[in-house]
Amino acid sequence: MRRSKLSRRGRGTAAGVAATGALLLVPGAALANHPVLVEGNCNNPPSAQPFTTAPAPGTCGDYDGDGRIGTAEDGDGDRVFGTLNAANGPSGIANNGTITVVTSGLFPETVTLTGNVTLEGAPGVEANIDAVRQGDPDGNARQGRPGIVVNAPKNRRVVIRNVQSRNWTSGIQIKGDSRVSLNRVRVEHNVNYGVEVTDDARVAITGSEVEATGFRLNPMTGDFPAANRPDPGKGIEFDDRSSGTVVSSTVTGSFGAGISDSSSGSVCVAHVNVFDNDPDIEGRVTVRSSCIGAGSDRRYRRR
Ligand SMILES: [Ca+2]
Ligand SMILES: [Ca+2]
Ligand SMILES: [Ca+2]
Repeated sequence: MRRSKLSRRGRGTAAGVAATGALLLVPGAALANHPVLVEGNCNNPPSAQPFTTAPAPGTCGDYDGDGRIGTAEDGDGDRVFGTLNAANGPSGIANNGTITVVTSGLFPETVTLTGNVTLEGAPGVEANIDAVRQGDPDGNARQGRPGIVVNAPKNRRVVIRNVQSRNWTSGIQIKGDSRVSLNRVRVEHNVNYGVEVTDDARVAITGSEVEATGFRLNPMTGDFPAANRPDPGKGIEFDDRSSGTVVSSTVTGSFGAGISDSSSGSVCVAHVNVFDNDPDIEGRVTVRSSCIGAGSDRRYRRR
């Protein structure tokens, strides 16, 4: 008798599991909010088709070991990608999910994030989003564009963690109603802005380095600031109605201001190393021992 009850209970449980499984397999559900992996590309092109040529064994970032990187890896049907744009595109996360770069390498591409996206380098991985690559003629045009662009509605959240952005007009450009956390990013040698925050965006910058903004030498695109003046060559700028915090971060060696606030929103700075900029702090920036409540509390606004 007891055995029979257990047996019925067991059948019920199995049915419940089956029903749960069926719910998880609703068509379309598999496309939403999932992670993908991205392989690092070669620092120099192995041929005239640098994105499509298989790397030599043991070189570049062929994480899944199939001999494909770049756009060849984008199109082979698995959940590993070779470019950030494909990883974030319709066959990848479609601006809803996590993009994790799993092997070090170069990403010479502007990536635009518009949804609930986490873009990150795995621990120990150098994900270098860089306008310049040796021998790549498209690099001249790329140097006139921003590297990472975030333009998301205010009911979405973007996280960028452990990536490098360099050699662009703006290393990271954040606009619209975007809500963004920059964590352990390294933004170096961009011409006009390291991190550029505009419109109504809200940005928390933590544990990050914004270095050498406005200083770059490229025989093809110019010598900044010696022969060409950056416009304006600021490390971090908050403009328009944007607001944000900069905590436990370093901003050094900017041609213009290190941290600049010309916005009507609040900008709080705590525990920072801001050095050798011109000037280090500009505008309405408030320096505190912590930035708790800085995004919502008017007491943090400069009087
Ligand atoms: Ca591969
Ligand atoms: Ca693939
Ligand atoms: Ca593959």
